[in-house]
Amino acid sequence: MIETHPLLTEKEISRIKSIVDNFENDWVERSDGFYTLGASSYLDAATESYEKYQQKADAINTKLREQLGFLYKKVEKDLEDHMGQKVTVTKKFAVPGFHIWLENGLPRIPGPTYHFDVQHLSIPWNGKETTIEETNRDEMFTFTLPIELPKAGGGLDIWDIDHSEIANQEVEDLIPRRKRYFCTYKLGKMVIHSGLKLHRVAVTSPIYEGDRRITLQGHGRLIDGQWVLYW
Ligand SMILES: O=C(O)CCC(=O)C(=O)O
Ligand SMILES: [Fe+2]
Repeated sequence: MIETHPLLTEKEISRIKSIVDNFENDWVERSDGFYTLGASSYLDAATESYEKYQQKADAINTKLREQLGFLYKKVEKDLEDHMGQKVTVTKKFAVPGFHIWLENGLPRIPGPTYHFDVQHLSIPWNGKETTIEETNRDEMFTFTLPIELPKAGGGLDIWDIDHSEIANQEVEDLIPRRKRYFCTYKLGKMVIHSGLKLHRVAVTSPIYEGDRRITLQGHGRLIDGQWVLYW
């Protein structure tokens, strides 16, 4: 299920936005008008290599921790209350980072960008990679914290299709037969979900001049009895 929690004040949101803007030289363009700040396992490890991801994380983690320590603390505390267990930002993998869409990169038409969050498969936890069969779904989650949204708003499309179903069925066959939900994002409100229901960034419509969509994004993984936050 999806949960949302209010987490940030307007003042904190403005502060985070200006920090993200000050990091502009470190934004990495992933497609036209779509950037990331921070290393990301689903992009850097899953599509390049774990070594590349680790190098990128090592190059940016310290700077992000220095500037955004207050944000990570708030996120840890909120998720700790939510999970009822200790939650800490990773010391090893990439720290939570940002998705940044500028006006020209905002999704305009519903495309095949739907996915499950299975980036944890690309990371050698405790020195060895896990397979999907070894993954315990109670030991993972995804969180997203909207920092800036287009004027028309933003959110997530989620289908009632679970990752466990695609072992013997095509996602494309299931989509027309299953319900789709829309999760509305609110500024400063954290969205938490399993990552294992099919989802995608919802289209923005209409798009206004100067619109941007910025979200803090990360995942939780329970390792040796402690939740670790990473991206
Ligand atoms: O809205 C976002 O920035 C990310 C959406 C997503 O794929 C996720 O939350 O896993
Ligand atoms: Fe996702």
